[in-house]
Amino acid sequence: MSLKHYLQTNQSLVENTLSTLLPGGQEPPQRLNQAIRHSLLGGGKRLRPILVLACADAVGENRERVLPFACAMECLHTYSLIHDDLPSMDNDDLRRGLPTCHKQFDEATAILAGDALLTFAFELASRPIPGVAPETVLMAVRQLAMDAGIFGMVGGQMMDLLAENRMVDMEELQKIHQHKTGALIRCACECGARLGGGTEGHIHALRQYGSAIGLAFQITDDILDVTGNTQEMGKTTGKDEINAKSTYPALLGLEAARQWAAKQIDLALSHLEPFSRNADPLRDLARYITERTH
Ligand code: GRG
Repeated sequence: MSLKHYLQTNQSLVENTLSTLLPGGQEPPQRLNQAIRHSLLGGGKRLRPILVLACADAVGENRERVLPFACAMECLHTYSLIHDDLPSMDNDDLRRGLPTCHKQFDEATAILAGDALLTFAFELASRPIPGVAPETVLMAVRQLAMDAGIFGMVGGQMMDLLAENRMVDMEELQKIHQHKTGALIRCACECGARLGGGTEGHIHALRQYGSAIGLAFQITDDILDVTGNTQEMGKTTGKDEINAKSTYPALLGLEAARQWAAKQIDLALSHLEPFSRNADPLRDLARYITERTH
């Protein structure tokens, strides 16, 4: 199956499942449910849930087991985007080609939609999974909490805010992004492998793979902020330069940033060496991370 077809099939699977799991837009409280559906179902690459599914595929034949956890990852990611777009943070008007949640609704509704998605994510992630020991589910839920919170994404977002208006060096930049963006991507890979029935060796290798593609993903995001256009990206580009943000292209230059990302992809692919052809979608996804145009 081509990567394009693989992505489309799995994007539809995740979107249809999310749509069924969530309360409908006509269910009370209607405004909250409509805001959630606006942000969650209105586009997005679905990279994190697809990584959960692909890692489960790589270690066994258990993708249906991990589908609720995969959907939980997308809920959590979408909450972070809604809150990141708020006037008190990035103050953005456009997300996934649509008005941001606070623009379409209002700030209070956007805060609540984000909060609701964060908590709904943990409800989904903690659902019992037939054939999986409750201790294993608990380990995955704990990992998600660690990677989403103080020790992961939220901590990284704080580091990023504190780094505004000053130049940071490569070491600090890498630390910010390993937390802010990398933690959830790494978590998707590790938990997909764990809940899919992988061995400790598989779980460790896929965590390392996730770490490397997470960094490559962020470097590419920084590059696309310079080279991409707002329409194709579905979000405002060029903001990093306006805000004088420390980014990989700002620190290294565009060409060296591209090479740095390519090195991370080589590293990611090396962690997949022990895996069979079942890991081919992960191999293709790694290459797609740096080749994507949005
Ligand atoms: C507000 C708690 C809190 C955290 C915010 C993830 C994040 C932390 C902010 C998002 C802002 C941003 C541009 C981060 C850099 C890379 C990134 C996560 C981009 C968005 O992810 P994609 O490209 O988006 O996977 P789609 O829309 O395709 O899901």
